[in-house]
Amino acid sequence: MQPFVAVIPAKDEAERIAATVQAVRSIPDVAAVVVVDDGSSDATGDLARTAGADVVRHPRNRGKAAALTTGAAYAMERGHGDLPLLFVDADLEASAARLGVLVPPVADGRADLTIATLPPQKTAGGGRGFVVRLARNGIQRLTGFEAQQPLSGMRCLDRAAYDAAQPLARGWGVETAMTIDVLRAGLTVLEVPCELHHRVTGSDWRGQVHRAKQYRDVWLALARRRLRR
Ligand SMILES: Nc1nc2c(ncn2[C@@H]2O[C@H](COP(=O)(O)OP(=O)(O)O)[C@@H](O)[C@H]2O)c(=O)[nH]1
Ligand SMILES: [Mg+2]
Repeated sequence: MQPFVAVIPAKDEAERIAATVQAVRSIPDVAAVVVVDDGSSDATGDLARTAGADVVRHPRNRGKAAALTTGAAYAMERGHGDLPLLFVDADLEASAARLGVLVPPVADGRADLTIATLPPQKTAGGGRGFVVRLARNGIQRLTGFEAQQPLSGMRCLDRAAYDAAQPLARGWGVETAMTIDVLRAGLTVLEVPCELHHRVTGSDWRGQVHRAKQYRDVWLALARRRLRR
């Protein structure tokens, strides 16, 4: 018995959210599945609820970090404050059922934060290498930790790690900043391989805009942490 609470931030994920919620609900001992619908303009919220999730909605889009904070606060209000939190991207569909491997190291006290590393994806990405390298080198310089997949959003964390990561960095800097803040608090981070499949960001202009925003947010998160050495 290693109960945990899953938090799924989601923006316009109507095509995938139901499958992701069902997969996470199939993991043994999940105490609650919370979807934070971050101002979606599609049916993400209704589909998540129908699939069996608790849904909290932001009327306006506030970004991934704010959605994670809302989900964690909801878990605490529901009396789950002592359970590990499992952060899950909304686009994993059936593969999200494999995320259970992130929980035992945290529940057993072997790690405060576990991070899923993904196998090569079926479709090749459109060049996320830049952002990955920026994040990896930044984490390495500030903490000495060699992150293989610094941007992975699938993470399980105990209360100490969650508290150490407050306030979460804005936007797409959240993962990079969390890893640094947890390590700097003297806590333990562990990457765990997991057979996950997500939507790969393409090389069309939308994909490039996504990457540019990611780069900006990771850069800002690193810059702030360099000052707080
Ligand atoms: N809360 C929130 N979540 C978002 C937003 N944009 C994307 N997401 C979620 O963040 C996760 C990762 O987004 P994704 O587009 O897959 O990024 P990638 O995996 O880095 O290419 C998914 O669960 C998305 O639904 C947003 O504006 N707000
Ligand atoms: Mg994704």
